Amino acid sequence: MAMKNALITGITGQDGSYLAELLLEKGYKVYGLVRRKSKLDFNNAEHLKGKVEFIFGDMTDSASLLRAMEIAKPDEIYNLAAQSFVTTSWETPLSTADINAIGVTKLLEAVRLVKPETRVYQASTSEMFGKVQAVPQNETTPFYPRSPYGVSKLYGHWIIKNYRESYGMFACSGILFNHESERRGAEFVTRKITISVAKIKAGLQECVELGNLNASRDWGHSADYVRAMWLMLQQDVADDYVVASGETHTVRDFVTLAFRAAGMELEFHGEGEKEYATLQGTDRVLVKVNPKFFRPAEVDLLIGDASKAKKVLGWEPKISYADLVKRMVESDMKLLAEGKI
Ligand code: NDP
Ligand code: GDR
Repeated sequence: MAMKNALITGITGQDGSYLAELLLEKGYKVYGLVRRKSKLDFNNAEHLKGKVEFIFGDMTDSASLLRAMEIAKPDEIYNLAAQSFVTTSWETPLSTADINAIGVTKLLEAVRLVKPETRVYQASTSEMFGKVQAVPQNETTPFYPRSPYGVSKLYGHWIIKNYRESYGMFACSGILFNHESERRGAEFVTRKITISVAKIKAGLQECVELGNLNASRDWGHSADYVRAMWLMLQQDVADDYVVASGETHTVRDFVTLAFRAAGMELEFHGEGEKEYATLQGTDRVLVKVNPKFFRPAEVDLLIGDASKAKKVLGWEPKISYADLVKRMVESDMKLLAEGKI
């Protein structure tokens, strides 16, 4: 069989790097869209230099997307590029929409003009469920986004569906629930916690300040979730799928497990803005709530029902929540010891 070409936008991000590894393993020729920054930094894709062909471009720049299509002539596109941090979406709501919403239409138009048979994967999100209308959430649960990020992604989701129905394009959305990894950005709560645990254990930090400890998320590992993206584009028919672990845990639970993985047991005291945790049997404070990290609107509870992905795609996650926490803590302790944090 002829080698397939794939174009990944967002290749320097967490998911982009795992997906590139998966596609290379499967024998794809992989192209990755990267944007120019003041420092030439490939972030999570540094190790892919020489294996992937990088194309400079930007989701807000139609010309660069057309150029990327012309160069890569992809059989499959994975649109992972986004301003993906929910908190920042209140600070930069317009550029978030430019990249995450209008950028998807720009990409779809470039596909239509250059190679309409290209199969397109869109990175939709459980943030579209926001103020949840049902528990657990599946493909038929009504959306109610709670941030400029969630709203921008909802546009991307619907424009994909519309191009599929209007032009018969093979365009799919994966409604992915939170997935983390050793490569997660440091501002997301899981990685913020695991880096802090490593530093506290090494005596380099006193405690970690967090926002809403009651928020519940359905957390999986990125390496499992990129497999679902690929599976969606191998089907006979384009469709949308929820990808989730089916378990939900609070931020409080994640921080407890993370400290435990480093041999430290927490004891919680107080509640709301006054909540904090000490090292068991001591008065040493290791976790503090700081309202600075509360959001203008919160998504309280996410738990996904991935039965459709399991049935149609045969997808199953391999890495459990407990393993995820352990892997992230161990990786950050190692990175810290090597001077890489
Ligand atoms: P990351 O934030 O790690 O990666 C985002 C990527 O998008 C980076 O490569 C970034 O490049 C790139 N990017 C940002 N803006 C632009 C732009 N204007 N033009 C081109 N590229 C740009 O996200 P994840 O890997 O975690 O997530 C991948 C996708 O999946 C995102 O769309 C995210 O919204 C979505 N998603 C993520 C979930 C998760 O839990 N991780 C869950 C559901 C959906 P640079 O390195 O230059 O910043
Ligand atoms: P989320 O991820 O907003 O779910 O979006 P994040 O890890 O930022 O927040 C998860 C929950 O933790 C609470 N929280 C904190 N969050 C951060 N970042 N920092 C803190 O100190 C803190 N304390 C508590 C938050 O309030 C929230 O409830 C991620 C992104 O990857 C999106 O791109 C993706 O679409 C969704 O997951 C699914």
